[in-house]
Parts: sequence; C-alpha cells; structure tokens
Amino acid sequence: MRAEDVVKQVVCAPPKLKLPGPHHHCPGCHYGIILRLLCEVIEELGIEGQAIGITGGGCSARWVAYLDVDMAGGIHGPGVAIATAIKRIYPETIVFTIQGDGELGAIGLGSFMAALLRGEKLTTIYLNNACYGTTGGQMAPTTLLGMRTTTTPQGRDPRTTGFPFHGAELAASMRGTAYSGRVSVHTPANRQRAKKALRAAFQRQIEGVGYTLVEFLSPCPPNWQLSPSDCLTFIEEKMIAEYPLGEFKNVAQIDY
Ligand SMILES: Cc1ncc(C[n+]2csc(CCOP(=O)(O)OP(=O)(O)O)c2C)c(N)n1
Ligand code: SF4
Repeated sequence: MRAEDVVKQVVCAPPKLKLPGPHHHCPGCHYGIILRLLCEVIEELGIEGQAIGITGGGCSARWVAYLDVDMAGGIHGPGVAIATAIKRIYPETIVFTIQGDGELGAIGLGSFMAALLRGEKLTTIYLNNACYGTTGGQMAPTTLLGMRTTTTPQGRDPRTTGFPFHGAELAASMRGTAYSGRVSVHTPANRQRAKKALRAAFQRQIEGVGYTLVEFLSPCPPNWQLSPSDCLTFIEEKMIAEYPLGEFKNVAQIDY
C-alpha cells in the first residue's frame, strides 16, 4: 500500500475541554478517568459556555487548571455553599462542585446538608476513595469498617469512629434532590454507566429540577497500599459491598 492511500482517522483523542499538559494524579488513581468523563459530558451537552466548576481541598483541587470551563478553586469544605451563591446570582449558569469524601462527609457536611435541605439546583461530583488522599491516607467518614489507615492503624472500629457515610443514599432521601446515583469506573462497562449517570445529573440541573449528585468510587493506591490492579479487586469485592452502585433517585419534577 502506498503511503498516500493510508486513511488516517482519529479513533481516540483527549477531550476538547481538557486543557493540555500532564495532571498530577498518582498511577492507578481513577480521578483522571472521571475528569475525562466530566469533560466529555459537558462538551456533549453543549454547556461549556454556561458551566462553572468549584473544586475543594482534596486531590481534585487542581482540576481548576485542567478543565477549559470557568472554574473557581474553593476551599476545603464549603464548595456547595460557594456554588449556591454563584447559582443564585447567575441562575442561567450550570454549576458543579467536585469534592472528596473527606470534604463532603466531614468538614463540608454542614454546607452539604444545608444545600440538600434547600434543594439547590447544583451538580455535585462526589469522589469516594475511602480516605483523605491528599494529606496521607487518614480515615475519612467513608473508610470501610476494619480498614487500616494512618489514623486507624488497627482498622476502623465503629465503636470509636462510627459507621461509613453513604452520601448518595443521603442525597436520594431528600425531597429537594432530583438525581442521585453511585458509580464506579473500574471496568469499561462501569465507565459507560458512570458517564450516563453524570449526563443524567447535569440534565436534571439544566431542566432546573433540583439538587443532583453522582458519587464515584475511586481507588487510592498509595494510601490503600495496594497495586493499581489489586485496587480494582478491592473496589469490586469490598467497596461495592459497602457502597452499592446504582441510581437511587431520578425525578423530572419536585412537588413544592
Ligand atoms: C480548612 C482546611 N482544613 C484542612 C485542610 C487540609 N486538607 C487538605 S485536603 C484534606 C483532605 C482531603 O480529603 P478528601 O476530601 O477525601 O479528598 P481526596 O484528597 O481524597 O481527594 C485536608 C484535611 C485544608 N486544606 N483546609
Ligand atoms: S493520593 Fe490517592 S486520590 Fe490523590 S491522586 Fe493519589 S491515588 Fe488519587
């Protein structure tokens, strides 16, 4: 075959909304995959001109520099409060927060609960890696029972540290929530389902229905002290057992 007869076709390319340059996530972290899905969904929904993202204090904090949409680096905790202010001042915008489990379930729990109670028309991308990744793997509200972390070296004991926090089920139980689901991206099929869930959540915000949340299970190889491939087994066997995947709420209307 002559070189000029070769047909070149792009079959896979970085999403248009991912700014060029490397990202800092550890090998085996799934945050990069989730970032990609987020870019693709915003682009496919055609909302890049209206979208405003708020990051918090965890390993997703630097997404302010990775996404080619308006972004604001929040602080560790009050992401949904900052997002609420933006959405109420500019109701035509599509506002999303990206928050870790330490953030949403601990330091930011008050802001999260308040936004849920008010049914703020936001989308929260909630990253559950069962620990505080950034700061060295301390116990988070989502840490599994018996799981060893730097602050639970003997394994998490519910008698002293309570039981795991279920953010997606909590959101689904609130009347002001339009969409809540839990997904994972540890297999190709799950990645497809995760993208569908993210799209559905943004769609409900576009329709102005209510609060929307997608919880992503994600591994943290250095802090779980597992190889990237063993992390996949851990998600399948341990994480999903505590945090079942699925769509917990998806409504087109909220009765006021
Ligand atoms: C007000 C405040 N308190 C504490 C910290 C330190 N801090 C930064 S990130 C973090 C934990 C992040 O954990 P998580 O939200 O689960 O996100 P991950 O790093 O796992 O993505 C903490 C405690 C901070 N930056 N600001
Ligand atoms: S510390 Fe954990 S959550 Fe943070 S980038 Fe590394 S693997 Fe991902």
